[in-house]
Amino acid sequence: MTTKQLETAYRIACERYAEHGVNVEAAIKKLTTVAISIHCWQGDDVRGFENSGTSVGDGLAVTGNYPGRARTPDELRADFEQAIALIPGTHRFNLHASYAETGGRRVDRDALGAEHFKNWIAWAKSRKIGLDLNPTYFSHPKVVGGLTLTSPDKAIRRFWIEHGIRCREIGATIGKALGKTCLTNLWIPDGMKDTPSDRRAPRERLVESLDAIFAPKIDRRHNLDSVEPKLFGIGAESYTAGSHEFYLAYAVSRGTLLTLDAGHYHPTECISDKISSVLTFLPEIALHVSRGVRWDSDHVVTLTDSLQAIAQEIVWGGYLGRTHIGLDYFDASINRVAAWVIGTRNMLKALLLALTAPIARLKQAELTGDYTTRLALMEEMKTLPFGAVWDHYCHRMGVPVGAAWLAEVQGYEKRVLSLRG
Ligand code: RNT
Ligand code: ZN
Repeated sequence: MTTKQLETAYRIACERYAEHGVNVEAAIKKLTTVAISIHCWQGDDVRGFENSGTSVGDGLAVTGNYPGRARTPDELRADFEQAIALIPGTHRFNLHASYAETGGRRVDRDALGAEHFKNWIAWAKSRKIGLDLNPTYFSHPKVVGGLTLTSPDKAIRRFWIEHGIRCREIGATIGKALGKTCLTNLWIPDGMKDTPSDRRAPRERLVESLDAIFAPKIDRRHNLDSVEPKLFGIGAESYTAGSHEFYLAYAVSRGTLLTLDAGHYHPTECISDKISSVLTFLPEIALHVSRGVRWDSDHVVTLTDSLQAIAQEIVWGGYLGRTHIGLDYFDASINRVAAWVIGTRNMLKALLLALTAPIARLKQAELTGDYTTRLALMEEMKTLPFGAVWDHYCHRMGVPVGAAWLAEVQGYEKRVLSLRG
């Protein structure tokens, strides 16, 4: 497609949207301000750089063995740079503590410091991107019987409390250095495979552990804390200490953020409906946008109805400024750079779709009880010339239009990924 064709298609599209009272230029302007926190762990199958030799476990599972996984921090950074060259806008990189660079020395997780993230910070600064962080409560010998912060063993709890504190401090150093607040998100796998005889004590221990982690005062301009609930995990099918109710109450009572992960609920339960409920009581939330297929399988995010519902809730509710949108999936059966590009572009498409909806008219119809008009317009929305708007957006943001990004990824695979053996 030529630039002229792109522009003509865009102009006609804008006219169609204007008929619905939608200002496409204003929508696009809004979209350029959104930074998606793109998860580092799609690039290397959640392995990190501690060289434990093990693949994840502790409630997480990655399947597939597509060649070209990033094996070093430099490879991961290079792969991510290739991905963001194909994604419109300026985004963030979401690290896990297990991606620390310890220069070949074994540094345990209770001894990590900002010095182990100095390469990440320097790189992010040079690329003008923000960083986020997650303490890593899995793939470690001190996850004993699937337990960390809820362990009945005080020494185990102490180890993991220290890890949490270290990560918050690292987060603050990152946020300060980059001038962009770091979100430190805590998820633990703790639970029971079979019916527990005591659901209470682990949760009481978890509150105590969390309170110890969050006790040190940290400047909220540098680091924000969030907690991530879950319904169940592999090997924790019967009980998860950090359930939704648990962390929702925790976040509200302690003033942390809450992370809603799209894969962490019953298969027919959507996080879209939770956003306005939770944001009525919390100033800010974080999202792990994911795609569960039958279970929390963490498939690459596609442009599904539930993704669109999430974006609509954020945009239509006026919550863009209060929602930290992050991605969380890991598919090792396809090109990992492509997985980043596909999922992030879909997240952005969903946001742009929501931003170009005739929301003023929809809300007006609803207010006056005219549900016929509401339904009619919601259906008309679906066939507006969105493709022309998205293509034009990619073009003006200097990234490939349409499927042209795929050839770039294929070239990178040939030149770089396929040589990794
Ligand atoms: C696990 C949680 C958690 C992880 C990442 C790797 O179910 O979703 O967010 O996926 O931290
Ligand atoms: Zn998650």
